Amino acid sequence: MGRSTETTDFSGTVSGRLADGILLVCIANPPVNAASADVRAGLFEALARARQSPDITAVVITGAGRTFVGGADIREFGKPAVEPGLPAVVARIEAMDKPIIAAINGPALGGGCEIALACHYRIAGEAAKLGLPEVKLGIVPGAGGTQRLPRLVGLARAAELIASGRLLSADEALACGLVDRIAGDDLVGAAIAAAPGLIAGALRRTGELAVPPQQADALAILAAGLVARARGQPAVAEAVRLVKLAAERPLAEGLAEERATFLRLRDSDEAAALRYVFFAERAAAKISGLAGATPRPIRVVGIAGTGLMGSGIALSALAAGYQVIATDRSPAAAESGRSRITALVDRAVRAGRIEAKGGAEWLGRLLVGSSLAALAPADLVVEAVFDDLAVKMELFAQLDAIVGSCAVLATNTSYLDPDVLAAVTRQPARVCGLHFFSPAHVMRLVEVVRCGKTSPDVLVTGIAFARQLGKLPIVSGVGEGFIGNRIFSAYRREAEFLIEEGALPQEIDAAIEAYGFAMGPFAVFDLAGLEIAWARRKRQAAQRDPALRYVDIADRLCEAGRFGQKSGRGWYAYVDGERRVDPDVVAMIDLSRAAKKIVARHVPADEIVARLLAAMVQEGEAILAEGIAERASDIDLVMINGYGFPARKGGPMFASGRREPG
Ligand code: 3H9
Repeated sequence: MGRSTETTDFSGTVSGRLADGILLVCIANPPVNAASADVRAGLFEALARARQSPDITAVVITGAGRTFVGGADIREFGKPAVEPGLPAVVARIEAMDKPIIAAINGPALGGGCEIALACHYRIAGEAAKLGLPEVKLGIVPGAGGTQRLPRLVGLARAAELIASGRLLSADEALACGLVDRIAGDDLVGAAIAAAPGLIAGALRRTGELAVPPQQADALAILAAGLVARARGQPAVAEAVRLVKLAAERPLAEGLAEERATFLRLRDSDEAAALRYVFFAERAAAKISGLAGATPRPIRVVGIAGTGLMGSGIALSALAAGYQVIATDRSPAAAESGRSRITALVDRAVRAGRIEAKGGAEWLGRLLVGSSLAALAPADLVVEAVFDDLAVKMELFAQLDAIVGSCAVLATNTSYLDPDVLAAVTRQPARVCGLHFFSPAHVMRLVEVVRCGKTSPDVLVTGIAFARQLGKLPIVSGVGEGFIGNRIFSAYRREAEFLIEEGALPQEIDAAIEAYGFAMGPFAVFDLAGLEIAWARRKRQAAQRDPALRYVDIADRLCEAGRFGQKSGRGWYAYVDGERRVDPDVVAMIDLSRAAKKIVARHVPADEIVARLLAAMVQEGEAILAEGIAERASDIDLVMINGYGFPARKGGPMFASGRREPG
């Protein structure tokens, strides 16, 4: 390489261009410039060249495309290590005797952030995002992040950022000292322009900085809170421990401890499961039969029904910037819907999730009324009225006549057949399901239901809309309960079999909570209310195959007025909001067993978990065989994001030994 501006390839993914003594190193490893073996080798080469060549006075590192570096290459985890490792590359950057400047053009995540941390100066473009999201993959940063970040931003902030995996915008990164400057349009130009000043002065090596002092007791309180919130995720506790170590030990010792912890966690079952979940989410976006389909534009979202579900969906749509028109069947119902939505916005303001003026702006985009005709301008209508087929059929026929010919009609039904709703419209191709989970503004899952006649562009519109709301859309075919509720029914059935055989609700809940669910099945049934499932069972009673095993204990509970938490009694008793084991329930269970001449036996916790998992997997296999779900990992995502299955177990299908994405 001479003085000219010719380009040198240091590896297949790292190139350099020398101009006026400054080597511009560009990482181009699509799609996200992950720091794969070839990138690391290329950076090593570039650094060696910079050190040896007297023509080079400074180095600028940047990423091609929209990303700086999206992190270590996650696909390499679990495979034999290839030298040089990222810690060696990072150490060489920091030790360089010529200034190295990070020109952060987009996300600098995980190992990408660690590369930036080791540079002597960091300039961020407007699109930069910085963070160490490793805990989401069940690991800690492994290339110095836990030791260098506290030296720049302090222990408390570093602990919070690493424990949460939260990403910072360029402005936030500047405010806390993670970057030194924000550049305007010409990021690389600004980085090159900064070089002469750095060449003239002493290099600021992050690893040589003292960790800003922090009150020990304040840090201890913060650390305890972060670990408690992580509910037993080992990576979070380890990350907090390592950050604290940065203030207690010399850099080299801290780095060695970080590396050992990273390697141990990387090879854990939990990290393998979380990597699978990461790739499962990417795989879920690849849906067959949609090639070439583009989403229809959506500006105005209509919502029919402003109950709990409709209000939550309205809030999500307002948060995503849509114009929202919500309707209910009477002025009084619409008024209480408006109050519910307003209360949700107020709560978001009070919790600091949005500013007060943001809340006012959201409400400024909301219209609530009792006339269905008001939905005429909607580009997409989500129907969220009571789950009654006749009511919904009438509503769909009316909506079909009211909205424009390009508008999409979506139903939020949980159990009804959306094909029947599509059939009452003149354009069944524009009907799909958008099945939200309660509370709809919180839960990330949306099952996007591909009905028999849904056109590809309508399905893509539903998916794009859900994504715009910040949700995780999973496509499901039509079938009783779609993916999630169908598996949940199998889970419920098996849990009731276990009761009949000898387990008690509290034993089943304890076993499943120890496995990692936030709540066991019986606590969930009580929270959701027992009456809807009861009504469904009564409807289906005539068609039920008498040869099939049926547990009637839930029916007995409902007949006794025990509808769950809101009625104060269900599978448990609720005293001042506290869940208690109820001897009356135990007696009812005993009676039911006695009527069937079942002698109760002790069911151990591991059998409880194994039986419930097997029931989910068996139903999952049937769902796959029927083509309701496209892939097993979609089922896992539904159960993790809609039903509290622990992500660190990877979902029922993964836990049963299936291995797909990744
Ligand atoms: C780490 O860095 C450890 C270090 O501390 C220590 C090392 C010693 N590797 O999300 P997208 C693929 S741990 C491999 O749809 P976007 C992804 O699978 C890592 N592949 O794009 C998909 O592939 P496909 C810490 C990766 O624009 C494609 O890229 N870093 C990686 O919506 C597009 O992905 C993270 O945890 C990767 N690191 O978002 C960041 N990342 O097309 C993880 C992505 O075949 N990544 N792929 O399905 C992200 O958060 C987002 O991908 C990002 C881009 C924001 C970068």
